[in-house]
Amino acid sequence: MTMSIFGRVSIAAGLATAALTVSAAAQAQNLVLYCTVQEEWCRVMVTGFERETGIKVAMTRKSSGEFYAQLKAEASNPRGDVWWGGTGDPHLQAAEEGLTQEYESPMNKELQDWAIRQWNDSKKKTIGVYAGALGYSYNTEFMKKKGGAEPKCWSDLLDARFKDEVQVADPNASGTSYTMLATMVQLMGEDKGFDYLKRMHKNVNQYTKSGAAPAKAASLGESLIGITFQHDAVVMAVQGAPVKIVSPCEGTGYEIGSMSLVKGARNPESAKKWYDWALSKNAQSLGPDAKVSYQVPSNKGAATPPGAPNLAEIKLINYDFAKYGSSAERRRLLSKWDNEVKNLPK
Ligand code: S7P
Repeated sequence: MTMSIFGRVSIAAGLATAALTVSAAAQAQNLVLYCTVQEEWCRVMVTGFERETGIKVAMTRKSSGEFYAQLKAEASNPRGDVWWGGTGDPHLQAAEEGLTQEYESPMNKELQDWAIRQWNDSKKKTIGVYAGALGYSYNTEFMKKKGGAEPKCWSDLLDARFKDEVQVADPNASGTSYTMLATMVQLMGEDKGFDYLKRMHKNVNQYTKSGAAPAKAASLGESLIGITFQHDAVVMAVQGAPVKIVSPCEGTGYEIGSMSLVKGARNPESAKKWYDWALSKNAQSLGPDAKVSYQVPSNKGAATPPGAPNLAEIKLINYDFAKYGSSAERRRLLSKWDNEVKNLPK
């Protein structure tokens, strides 16, 4: 089913972001940022925030599932202040488990409905910062050498000629890969979805930790095919890599990349400043301007970067974030994948 929520053309919000002034107090402040987008984008954001507020940021980059596990492990003694980026499902799980705290930003009025829906679903504990569709990319030069029809569908990835040619992340660590797991279950039904993942396992050369790594591997020809969010493959294509990006013919899942404030944070005021700033048009234009992000931004005034996959034209499933971001369901599916897929012989 094609979702209508991305069918709207982004319009300028018409609301200017209040200028953030650098006060002496702010200069003394710090922020511990847990960042789950690609490292380059994390760095661009940190530089922009420090410049605008004078607040010093200590940033660590990890995958979505890894930061979820870290927040859980640190719950009695939180080290991070704000968790920015990464797929929405683990943010929803963290919200349900009381690891993050509610907040209503004055910036909410500038956001797309899908970003606010995430906030409502989580009882104000997580909010959408960008959106992007799942898919895969392949190295066109190596595909030509291999011969045969070019893949267009999820089902094509089961072809025996792609044995050891498909790369995807481990869904325990990676939000991207959990999105794929939940997508197959929603697209095909649970039994057929797991059957698909078991058959695809035969063609997987490596389950990486990072969700975007397979796009890089495909761009370098280290893997013929890489399953990632389509926008991560756009980064490679823009850099001149010989890759083709596929929106699978059966339809595909998508993410609402999210942000949450850590419960019991040591620097709550700095964390709120980051939160408000990260929802602004200016902050959401930094990644696209630096050509390190091609997601759809959640601020209505921020332009979707040229080259970004057009979500209104992609056959998206009606991804059930409330169900697949729930603690019980995410835990159950990951454990089932560990038991039934990960260690299967090839
Ligand atoms: O920045 C690109 C991106 O794909 O990274 C996030 C992703 O969840 C982080 O990687 P993991 O899959 O390793 O968790 C996405 O939210 C984002 O679009």
